Amino acid sequence: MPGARMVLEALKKEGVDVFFGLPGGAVLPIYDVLYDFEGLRHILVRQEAAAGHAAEGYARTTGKVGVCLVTSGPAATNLVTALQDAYMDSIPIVAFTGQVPTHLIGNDAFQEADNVGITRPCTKHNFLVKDGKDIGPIIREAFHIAATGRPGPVHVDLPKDVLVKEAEFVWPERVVLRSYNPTYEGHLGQIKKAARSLVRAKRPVLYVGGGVISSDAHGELAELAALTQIPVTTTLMGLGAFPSEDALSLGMLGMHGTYYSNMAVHHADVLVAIGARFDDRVTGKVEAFSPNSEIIHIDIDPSSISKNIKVHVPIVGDCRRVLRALLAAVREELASEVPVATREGRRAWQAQIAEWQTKFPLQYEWDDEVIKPQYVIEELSNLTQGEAYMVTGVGQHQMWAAQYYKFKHPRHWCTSGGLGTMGYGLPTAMGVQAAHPGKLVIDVDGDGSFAMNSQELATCFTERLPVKIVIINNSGHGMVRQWQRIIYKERYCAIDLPGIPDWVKLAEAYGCVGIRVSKPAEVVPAIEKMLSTPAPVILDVCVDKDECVFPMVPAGGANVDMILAPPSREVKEKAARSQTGF
Ligand SMILES: Cc1ncc(C[n+]2csc(CCOP(=O)(O)OP(=O)(O)O)c2C)c(N)n1
Repeated sequence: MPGARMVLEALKKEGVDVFFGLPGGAVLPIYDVLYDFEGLRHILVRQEAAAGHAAEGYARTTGKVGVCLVTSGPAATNLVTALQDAYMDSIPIVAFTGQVPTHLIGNDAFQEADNVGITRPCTKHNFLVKDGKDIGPIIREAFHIAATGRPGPVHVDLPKDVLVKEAEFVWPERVVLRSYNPTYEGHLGQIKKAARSLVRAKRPVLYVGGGVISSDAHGELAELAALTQIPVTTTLMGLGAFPSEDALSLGMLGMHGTYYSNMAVHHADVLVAIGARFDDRVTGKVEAFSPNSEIIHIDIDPSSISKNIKVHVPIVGDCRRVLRALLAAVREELASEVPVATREGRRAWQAQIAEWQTKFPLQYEWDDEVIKPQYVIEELSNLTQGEAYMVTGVGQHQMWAAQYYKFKHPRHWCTSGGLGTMGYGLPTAMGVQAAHPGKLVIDVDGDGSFAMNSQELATCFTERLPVKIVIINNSGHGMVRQWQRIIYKERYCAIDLPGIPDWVKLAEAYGCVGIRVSKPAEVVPAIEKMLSTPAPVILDVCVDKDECVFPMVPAGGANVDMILAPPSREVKEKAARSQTGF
């Protein structure tokens, strides 16, 4: 079989139904086979990074491996941002690139780049295929490595001659890699130790990251929280792992986390990190992070343990399996007598958290004339009842979406957490829509971020991917403006994007629907119209450009040193009514 056919047969064997790509010389043999190949949908993107991000969206929301295919040289280098993005957020994708024929590698041939050299630091693993008989086994290994252990991107480089030549198609039934054996079961002794601490803690907090979502451990998490009545805070990547409206939910922690989650983590006596990696946006100043707690860390990646923060009870394993074992251990502990002091301590802790929640909720000042971005997200959340697949760009809008959308389900939230990639929104939303035809996919984007990949509107239109794009349009790079305002003393530089292009006209130019609103009263009808339109839509929402994301922990600061939003009228009135005042 020619190598090119083996690639597509291998994808089918791996259960791939859709993949994202853009052809060019080195991969033309594959596209030639694709011409009449059945059972695989190919989505033609307009720039290669978009193929990578679309594969990320597909993977994150299905739990399956996302796939993309691009040609050699500039196509491969275009893909690098998406690979690094997937690497930092632990998203399983397999990315294929074309390569010049093997005898030309290293000759500075046309469209040659050292693909495996370039992708080595931004992939979990990579392969250069040198012989057709290796294609099957390599693809099998690539999918296995991407999806197991801590998930991540794997890159396969395919020289053109290997794609053209015929060889035997080898398909191993099982993958055995001697040097790669992720640990799934946690150490029972450590799990019992964690259970003892958890049950006896007076001020415990569960700190939950994206690992809970990738290991499908949300059910076990809900059970643990309900059984122990311990409050739950999530990272940006962990949103959706625990329902936002659950009474135990503290929302997001960290730089733009809620006041009460940061306070709770700071004052905790036992902190259980589950599938989270103590990212600097979460910890703030490390010496001041949760200074008096015993830290239990559950993670599948041993290299994450004590990397940024020293932990006291490390448990390496799959979050779901460890949580199951932890639940059993906690039940055993609960069967024994729990000290009265613990129960009383817990009541005081719950009261303290409730007080923080009333004192400093997420808040913003309403304005009858200007649209507040937070209001747009609140209404999106209401009108979709938290059921939409939500994707974002990077910036203020991303943080408002994280703070104000009421997440109900796991695998419904895609955002660039680790890398913070502007331009991630639209292509990722496209991948989500391709994976879930007929479902509602919303890309909440910034005008700056959206501009970085707006060419993908063409893909949305031609491939019938009716993504809804809500541009939180503040005529500029809002997050940069916020930093220049707060940290650089209002010396505004290189942040203005003054209404160009006209997003409604741009939508129309691509065959999509454009709607613009600039008054608060127009927001709900416009969202309703967007939701009932079967085509891709851009809803251009002109918002207050002076609005800032609060709370905010300035970079390098301690999480308790948050800059808070000025109290809203509602909160002031509540405070005046309360007997103690605050
Ligand atoms: C590719 C890339 N370039 C630059 C940045 C730095 N950066 C972070 S947020 C931001 C501004 C984002 O503006 P916009 O998308 O309009 O969102 P807003 O903050 O206004 O909501 C910039 C330039 C980045 N994160 N990614």
